[in-house]
Amino acid sequence: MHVARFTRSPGAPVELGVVTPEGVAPFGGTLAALLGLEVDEIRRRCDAALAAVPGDRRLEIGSCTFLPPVEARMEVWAAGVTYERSRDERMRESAAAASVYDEVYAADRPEIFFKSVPWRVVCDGGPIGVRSDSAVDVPEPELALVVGASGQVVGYTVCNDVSSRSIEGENPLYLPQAKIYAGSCALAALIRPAWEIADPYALGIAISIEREGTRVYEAEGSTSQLHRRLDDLVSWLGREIAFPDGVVLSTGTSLVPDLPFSLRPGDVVRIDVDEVGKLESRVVDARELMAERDSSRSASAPSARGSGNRSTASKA
Ligand code: DO4
Ligand code: MG
Repeated sequence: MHVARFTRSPGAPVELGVVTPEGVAPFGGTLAALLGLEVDEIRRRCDAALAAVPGDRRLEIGSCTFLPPVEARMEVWAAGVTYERSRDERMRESAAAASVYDEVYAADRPEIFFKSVPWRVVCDGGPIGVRSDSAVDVPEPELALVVGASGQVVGYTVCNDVSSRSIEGENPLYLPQAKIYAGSCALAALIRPAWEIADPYALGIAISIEREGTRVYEAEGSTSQLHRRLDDLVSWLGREIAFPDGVVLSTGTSLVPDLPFSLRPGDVVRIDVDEVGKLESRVVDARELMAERDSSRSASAPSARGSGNRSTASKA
């Protein structure tokens, strides 16, 4: 099963539901309120929703528009340099400051950075951006943790921590500009509950990038290569800062295309995390997303094209 935010039609109220292959069983409340509960209670509510709406009465998956798994006061944060491959590639791209990556890889305190507010997050099928002032832009396929207000990992989703390698490589202090811009944070809409994942350190992660019908990059990794413990990352994130509506913490990437590979507008990026889910995104010029946001702001409701953060294609 998965848990997801969704609407039954454009403009309809946002609901929360349990998604199974038979369809969606809606249940009341919001994701933020759900993440205020302990995991055992969340599990009880999911089971109750499934019992209350038998398979043949569930909403058809194709009739629902799924939304990013973040809302209200939630935030998206991300850990970096949590895999050896990431450390090595950062050192390569950042010749002048290579040692900071080596040091942070070995340090007790992990690198954790702010990634996105909810409204900027795009989900399945939505556009991700490449910056016009960056020569090398890459997707970063990552396992993301959905963490409750109490600090418990409630579930898992898929994150694409889209990044500019050239800006990050120029100077580590440019990290926020390398990491936060229009279309730089994509999350799969569906959350796989924590109690359904037997071993989060044994999940395969795969990525492919298609350009004009040709596969130009593909790679596979596994969370078994993670250099940190997930609960340790969560505990560092939660030091001296509270997340009363929950938080998404992406856990870093092990899949980095060799330099000078860069995403281009028109590319299609597909990420698959075993047992957790899939995330497909199309690449656009980030400035296009800004223009769409500007035009949707002047309209009374965001246009279907301009909203860019909805998915009807997700499957449980
Ligand atoms: O310091 C750079 C960030 C690295 C990152 O995002 C990752 O390893 O996933
Ligand atoms: Mg990353």
